[in-house]
Amino acid sequence: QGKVALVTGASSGIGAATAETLAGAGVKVGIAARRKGRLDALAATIRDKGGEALPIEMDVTDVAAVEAGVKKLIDAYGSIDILVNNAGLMPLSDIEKLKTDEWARMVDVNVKGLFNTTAAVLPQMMKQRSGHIFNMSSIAGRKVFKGLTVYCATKHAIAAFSDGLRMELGASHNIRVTCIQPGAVDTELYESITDEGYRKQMEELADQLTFLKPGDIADTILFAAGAPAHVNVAELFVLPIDQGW
Ligand code: NJP
Repeated sequence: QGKVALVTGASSGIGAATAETLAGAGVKVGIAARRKGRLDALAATIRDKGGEALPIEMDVTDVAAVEAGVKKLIDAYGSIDILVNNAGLMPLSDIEKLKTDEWARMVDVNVKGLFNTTAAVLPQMMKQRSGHIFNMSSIAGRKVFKGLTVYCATKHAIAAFSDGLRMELGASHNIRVTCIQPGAVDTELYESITDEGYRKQMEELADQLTFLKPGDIADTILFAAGAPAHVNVAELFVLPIDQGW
């Protein structure tokens, strides 16, 4: 209640659901992504329900845009208590196809984008001597799956970064870090797959598994954010009941 959050990748899926859930709990949310129309629509939905939301058009790969977006949020609401580093994409392919442009894009958005946003928010959190950073990794962040090699590499990087942040920021700056490792969630993420074989494979997976809803992950984030101040929920694996791991 009364806190301020920045949620990246808030124009769809897990990010949009997280923004709505946090706003429903009284958190003022900065909703960031590139698709402004989607953000404006989400902000209107949140405001209709009595919440507060600020759309922030921002590409996480653009350092200047990220810094401007963070400043806009602080100017509007005065602080940033929660950062949900959620923007990401997952174009799957076999390594032998050498889709290096897609590898680079995943590194740029999933890893460097997350670093950019964290770096832009940390001065404010360190000044406040409090904050909670959520990093959206994946079950692919603790295990490697065929066809997901580069995606797994980016999500392992996020898990490692989270572990390091926790060590460096917990005791000295009173900042909590929670790494979220979802299983399959029903979102637009699968639309970023350009490889026909993997696209079909993911469609078949959708017939076999009871995919989570984005709101399931949002509820998990709300749970960890609501823990008492001395409790750091370090890592959460959230899977569909029928997804073995
Ligand atoms: O996917 P989707 P999810 N700059 O496609 C944004 C992880 N995850 O909700 O910019 C800024 O609906 C994009 O916004 P826009 C996954 O790896 C998922 O599933 O307007 N934002 C959109 O809002 C990812 O890290 C599953 O296009 C950028 C958002 O990212 C996170 O969950 C399983 C951007 C993607 O939303 C959310 O993905 C798992 C940029 N350059 C982990 N590029 C799953 N769905 O099964 C993209 O383990 N975005």
